[in-house]
Amino acid sequence: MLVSSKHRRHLIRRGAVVAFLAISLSGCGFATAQSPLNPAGPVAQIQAGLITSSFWIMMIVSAVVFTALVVAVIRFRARPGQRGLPPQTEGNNRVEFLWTVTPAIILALMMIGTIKESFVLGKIYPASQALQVDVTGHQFWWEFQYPSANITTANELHIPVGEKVELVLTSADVMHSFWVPRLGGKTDLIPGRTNYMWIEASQPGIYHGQCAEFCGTGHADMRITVDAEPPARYAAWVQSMSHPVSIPPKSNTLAYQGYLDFAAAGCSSCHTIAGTNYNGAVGPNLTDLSDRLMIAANLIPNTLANREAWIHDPQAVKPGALMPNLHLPMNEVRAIATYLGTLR
Ligand code: HEC
Ligand SMILES: [Cu+2]
Repeated sequence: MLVSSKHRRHLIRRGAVVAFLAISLSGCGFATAQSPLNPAGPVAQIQAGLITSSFWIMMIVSAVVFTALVVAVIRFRARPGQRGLPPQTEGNNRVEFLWTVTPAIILALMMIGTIKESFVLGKIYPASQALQVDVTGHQFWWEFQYPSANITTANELHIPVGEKVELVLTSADVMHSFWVPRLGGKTDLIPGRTNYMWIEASQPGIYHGQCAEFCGTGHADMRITVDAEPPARYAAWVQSMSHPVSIPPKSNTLAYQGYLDFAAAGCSSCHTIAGTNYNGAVGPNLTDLSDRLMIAANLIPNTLANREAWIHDPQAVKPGALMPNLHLPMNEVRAIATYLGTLR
C-alpha cells in the first residue's frame, strides 16, 4: 500500500501519542503497586527521600546547564558577513573556579545525606531491639523462620506494624534478592553468606514484593507477600502457629483421607506440617497453609481448585517449579487439597 508522506507523518504522530500514553500510564495503580515512590515504612521513606532530593538537585542542574546552552547558542551564533573564528576565551580563572567548585559542593551535599542515611539503614539490630526473622531464598520460594517463637513459614511474611524487623538473609542454592519496594530496597541472599536488612511497616496492610536477582526458570514467579498486622493480630498469629490445627478429625472423612495420603504419596518427604510427624525439609513449610492468601510462592490464589491444579501438575502452574509431578489419581489430589485447606 502506498502511503502519502502527509499520511505517514500523521501515523507517526499518532503512534507517538499512543506510545507516550502507554509509557506514562504504565506507572498507574499507584496506591497498591510495588512502588518505592510510595513508601510504607521508615526504611523505604528514607530511600525515597534520598532519590527524590537527588532527582530535584539534578533537575535544577539540568535547567541551569540547558538554559546556559540555549542562551550561548543564540547569543553567539554566526552573524551574516562574519568571517573566521570569534575571539577565543581561555583560562578565565573565575569561570574555571566556579565550574569546579560548584559541582563539588553539590556532590558533597548529596554525599553527606547518603552517608548519614547509610548508617541508619545499615544498622544491624540485635534480637533484643528488633524481631528477628531468618530468611532463606530457595529456587523459587521463600522460607521465613522466627527463632524467638520457634516458627517456620513460607512465602508470606507476618510482621507486627510499627516494630523493627531484622531480616537475616541467606540462600539455600543460588543468589536471590529480597525486594518489597514499599518497605525497603533490595538486599541479596547469597549462599554461604549472611546479609542483614531491617524493615518496618507503619501501616497494616499487604505489601507485595519479589525476587530481584535472576535465579532460574521460576525467578519471575518467586514472589513475596508481607502481611503487616496490628500487634494484637500478629500475636494471635504467633499463638496459632504455636498450636497448629494439623490433623483433621476422622469424622471429616475426605480431609482425614488427605492427611493419610499426604504421607502415602510422598509429600511428607519434602514438606513439614507442625503437629504431625511430617517433617520433610525440601519444600515450603505447610503448617499454616490455609491462612496463606496465595500458593506457589504467591502466584495463584489459595483456593481448593488451585491447590488441586498445583498438586496435579506443578510445572503447568509454574514453569520451572522444583516440586515433582507425582501423577496422583484425581481423588487423591482432591483429598490432599481438602486436607491442606484445614491447616491453620
Ligand atoms: C521433592 C520434593 C517435593 C515433594 C515430593 C512435594 N513437594 Fe510440594 N513443594 C516442593 C517445592 C520445592 C515447592 C516450592 C515450589 C515453588 O513455589 O517454586 C513446593 C510447593 C508446594 C506447595 C505450595 C506452598 C506455597 O505456599 O507456595 C504446596 C501446597 C505443596 N508443595 C504441596 C505438596 C503436596 C500436597 C505434595 C504431595 C502430593 C508435595 N507438595 C510434594 C517440593 C516438594
Ligand atoms: Cu530468586
